[in-house]
Amino acid sequence: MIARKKLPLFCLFVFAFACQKIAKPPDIAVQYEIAPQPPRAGTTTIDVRLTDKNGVPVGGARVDLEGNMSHAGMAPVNGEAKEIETGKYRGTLQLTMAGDWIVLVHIALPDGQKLQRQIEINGVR
Ligand SMILES: [Cu+2]
Repeated sequence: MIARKKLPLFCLFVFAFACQKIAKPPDIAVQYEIAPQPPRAGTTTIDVRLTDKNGVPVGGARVDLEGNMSHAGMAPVNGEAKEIETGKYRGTLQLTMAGDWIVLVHIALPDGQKLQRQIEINGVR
């Protein structure tokens, strides 16, 4: 109980004085494939490949997709990318409108580390 109460203070201290170490992203390469090409409104398939610094596929992650348009006033579209082979995750998003989209890829690695990448899908027709 006492330890739990002290935790926020400790986090604040670490964040303030060592945030570069804490915030250093894991050494993971993230590659994408988007279909169809060229992109058009409707169901869009997004494949995400994760590899570690040695090029080994990273399985067992959770990958969530969040699509937003570049202009304000639209609800985001969401989808989960499922692992279809080790380190390869496939999800679909309904791109509900032509224009420029930004897809946020939220990745939770098996060890609990999180990272985020951004994919721009411009000129959806
Ligand atoms: Cu829009």
